[in-house]
Amino acid sequence: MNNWWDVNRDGLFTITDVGLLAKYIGCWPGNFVLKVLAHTPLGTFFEVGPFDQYTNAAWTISVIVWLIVFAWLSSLSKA
Ligand SMILES: [Ca+2]
Repeated sequence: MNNWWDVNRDGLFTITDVGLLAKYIGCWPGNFVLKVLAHTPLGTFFEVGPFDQYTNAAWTISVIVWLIVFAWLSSLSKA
């Protein structure tokens, strides 16, 4: 039986799974945006396909989104 945290499905939870989870969570915003854009006119213009996951574009979008999220969270703690 596999659990969701056993990302590489080897039956064990190891440091590899931690790294893969960090990669999945870190790049989730970019992957999501690219997947949504994939079959739109804007996505066609930028030549985005549904399998463009974990690309430089996905990481760039993710970093921007995470910076905005952390800035927003930081502003909440100052209020
Ligand atoms: Ca594993």
